[in-house]
Amino acid sequence: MLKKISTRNLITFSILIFACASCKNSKEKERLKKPTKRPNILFIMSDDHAYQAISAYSDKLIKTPNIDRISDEGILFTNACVTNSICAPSRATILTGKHTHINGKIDNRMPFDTTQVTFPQLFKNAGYETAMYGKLHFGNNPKGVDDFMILPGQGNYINPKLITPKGDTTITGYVTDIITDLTIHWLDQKRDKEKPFMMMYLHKAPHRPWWPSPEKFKEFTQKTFPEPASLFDDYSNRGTAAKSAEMNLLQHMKYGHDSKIRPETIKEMGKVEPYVPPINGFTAAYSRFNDKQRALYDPIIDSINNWFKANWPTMNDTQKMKWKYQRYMQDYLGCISSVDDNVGRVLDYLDESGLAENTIVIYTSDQGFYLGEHGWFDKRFIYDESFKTPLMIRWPNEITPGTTNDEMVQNLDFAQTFLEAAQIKIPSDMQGESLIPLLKGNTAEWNRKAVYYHYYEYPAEHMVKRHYAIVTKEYKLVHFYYDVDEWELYDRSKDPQEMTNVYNDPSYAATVTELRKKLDDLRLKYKDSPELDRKYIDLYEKNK
Ligand code: SGN
Ligand code: CA
Repeated sequence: MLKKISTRNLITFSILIFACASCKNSKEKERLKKPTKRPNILFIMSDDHAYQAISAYSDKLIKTPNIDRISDEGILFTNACVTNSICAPSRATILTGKHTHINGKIDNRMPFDTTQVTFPQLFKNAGYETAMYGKLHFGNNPKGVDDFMILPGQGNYINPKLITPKGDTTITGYVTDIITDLTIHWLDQKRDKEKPFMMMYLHKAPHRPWWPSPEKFKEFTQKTFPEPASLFDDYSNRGTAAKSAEMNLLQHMKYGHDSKIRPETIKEMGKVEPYVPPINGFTAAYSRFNDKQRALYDPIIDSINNWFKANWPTMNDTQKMKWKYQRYMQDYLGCISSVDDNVGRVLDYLDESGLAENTIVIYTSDQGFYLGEHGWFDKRFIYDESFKTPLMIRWPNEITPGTTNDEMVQNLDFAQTFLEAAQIKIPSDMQGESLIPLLKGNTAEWNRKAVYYHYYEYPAEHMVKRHYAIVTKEYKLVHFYYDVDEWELYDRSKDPQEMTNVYNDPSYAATVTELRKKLDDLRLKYKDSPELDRKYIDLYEKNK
């Protein structure tokens, strides 16, 4: 039988409820009076930074202690990837939270439709102070930022020109140092400190043609690096796409532009084999240097050239490939070492200024990159090294330091993640998922099992054929189209280097059927279609 509540007890109970409600009310009022401090966002992105060249992922090639701090003190994503592995499309996806067939920036050539909503605009409208410094790649007037200093197009390593709201300016020095100086100056002096900030700090490095600073050039040309297992891949177990691509170190990397062989050296030698069609890239970069800079670079360039002249003619193809790989790594990793030092400067600034505590720091790249895997440089293909991209996030008090996560997250998810972190409403037509549950360790809330990929820029430099694909943790199913109709399937756990296409292997027949159905479903989900493929081919041909 229920015990009768006495009148006295009832009164005490009511008083308690009332007291509790009013205490909640006053707490609520206090919270409203003093709104929770919205976090600052520092979005750091490099250009073409392979995860293989970050020691948080692997320290075989280089130590990056400063970049590693972000994941040591936050979260490291080991399966982060892009939707279209090339620069401007990746940036457009990050800004809009949409696949490139929806935002229209399917390749580096198509114009970006600036009437679209981008996440910086939403931050600005919500009262954030916003800025973009460094490489955007397209346009000269980014929307939604209170301030900008951006490199025109690809930008230059030495004495770069910058576009600013007040006109163009050229600054003497090394681009990675300059972008960092300007970023720290904005954080420290230029921004409105009454507001939270969203800063996009975007490096040009380590994009081709890989000019390290003079100090790093000196240091890194003394080093030798381990070769990847697939450096001599002959593409025999795959279709025509890998065979016909033009990004092989031996066959396609330029002697001058990339390996820093002077045009005069080539002329003196008369014949340099294998023949690689030259471009005037060496001269274009070198002609920007002032006398002081030349004096620093010249002795190193001379010693590379003298060695080349003396040894190249008697070397076999294997030796040549190995030499080109070392030259490539010396310059590429030299550029990264500067990025790492400069990221360290910014992190130190956040600590010293007391900003670190309430600032989310993200480190990523616009895509991955081949560091000799499959004999390649560049990106574009869906094979892991360029499909995956580094991603680490630090958010004090919210992310448990040292967390690792292997879910399939994409650059498509960034905008929604940042908006949710800043408590800004997310537009319903964005196509990603907020990563906040993963950042907070609520992995059970994450349901994505597969991602969609679509690359378009063909025919073009490096000749990587158009392809779209579905990728799960277990498999990668790819359809190359346009001037071929070829399918590839990779078993990611059995063949992590993606050396053997098992699409026609009868033991994978059921997997193929299942994944083709799932790929169709993904294309529907993200509103991609054969009609859109056709539309973009026609537009591409018109825009030649
Ligand atoms: C330049 C490079 C290419 C590179 C594209 C796209 N050539 O054209 O090697 O693939 O940029 O890179 S270079 O001769 O100019 O160095 S992206 O990162 O901007 O997409
Ligand atoms: Ca890039």
